[in-house]
Amino acid sequence: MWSLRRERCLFVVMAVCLACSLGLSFIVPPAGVQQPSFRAPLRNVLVDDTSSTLAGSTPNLGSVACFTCLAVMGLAAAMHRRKACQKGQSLVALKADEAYGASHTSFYTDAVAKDKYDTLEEVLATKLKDDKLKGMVNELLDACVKITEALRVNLVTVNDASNAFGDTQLTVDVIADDLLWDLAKTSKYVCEASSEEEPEIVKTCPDGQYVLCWDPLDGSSIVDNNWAVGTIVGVWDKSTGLIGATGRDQVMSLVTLYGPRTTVFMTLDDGVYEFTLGPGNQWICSQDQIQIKTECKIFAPANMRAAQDVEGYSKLIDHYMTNKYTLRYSGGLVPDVCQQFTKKQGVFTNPTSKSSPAKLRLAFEAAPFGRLVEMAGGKTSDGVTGKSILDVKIEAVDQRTALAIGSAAEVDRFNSTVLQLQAA
Ligand code: AFP
Repeated sequence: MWSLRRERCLFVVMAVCLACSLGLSFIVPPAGVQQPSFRAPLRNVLVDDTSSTLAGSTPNLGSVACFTCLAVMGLAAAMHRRKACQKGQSLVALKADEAYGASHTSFYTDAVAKDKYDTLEEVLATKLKDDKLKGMVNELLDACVKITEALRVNLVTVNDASNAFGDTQLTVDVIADDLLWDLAKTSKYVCEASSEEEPEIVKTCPDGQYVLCWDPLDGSSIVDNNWAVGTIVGVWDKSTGLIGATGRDQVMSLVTLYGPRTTVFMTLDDGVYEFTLGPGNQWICSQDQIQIKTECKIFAPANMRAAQDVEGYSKLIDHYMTNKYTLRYSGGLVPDVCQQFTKKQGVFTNPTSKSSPAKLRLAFEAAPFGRLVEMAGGKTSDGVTGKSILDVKIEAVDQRTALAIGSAAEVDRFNSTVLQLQAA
């Protein structure tokens, strides 16, 4: 493997060759040169000395040998450097490696720019056969565009009232929630709706097909930091409704991530897709058929408080650290799980204990993410029995749950270490 040390060695050898070459040509002057001067060898080695050639003299053997060595070394150095650049190792990265004595522990994108990206309409036309669902998705994405714009221009301040769960409500939470309620109450597709901010199911259009369940702005405690936050939506059919159904009954789910860019991850007929909000508020398909690898080296450990009571969680975190996993955790469920769709790996763990009870909601957060991650080839655990979060019955709108979600082998490790269950 190419390293700066090796490159430095080559340059040292080249410098020695150059010095030898100069020395030799100074000590043993070329035939026909009577009086060596300090300038003559330089001329012989470094410039095309036409005057000595014309006079019939030849450069001395030492100079020729050293000059050839120099040329070969220079060529080798250039080839090595080119190879390193082709492997994506910038000099800065090489320097960082040497400075910290570390191998790369950050995971950079390998996405290459395409000449053309499909639009949302083009993808939905072929990847979502149900026209009603297509209409539903378009309406939801329009609401997410409005939330993006609201987040750009509104300060994060405390709203007068707290929500139904007693959480402090922020102005941006209320704006996002109102925008989704505007959608739900006017859409011909929605028959019932429920927001994380209000723990009840509200009947809307009687002829509507879908039950919507959303967390308007997950990450209230980090949005003032200007960190990434998101909207989470689960869509159930009216035939199952919400109460008594499971996450597996969802007909689709989507999660919108408001970061430097706005991106949305959604389940279509044949897998998970990412769309990015571009100029003129047009969505383009930035990733299709996303797959999460079985193994991973990225961990996002939520509710670490529980490690004080649950020995297995303490052991699991120790496993991540002793095996040099990379910590990527912000405290926002949306960025902390969505990284699995861009890095194609990762595990998010949120076990619970008596003194650190569950915070996540099944219908508003865990089930919509469960559908996305499992459709992308990942795995989930309900954090109690070890079974898929998608098989947990929704008994109440505000039902809370533990959760492990992400790369399959790591969810198995969570089940065996924290829950002491054997992998199925
Ligand atoms: P907030 O909306 O109060 O910020 O809570 C966010 C959240 O429910 C979820 O987004 C995170 O995964 C979880 O809390 C993290 O909580 P801890 O890091 O405190 O365990």
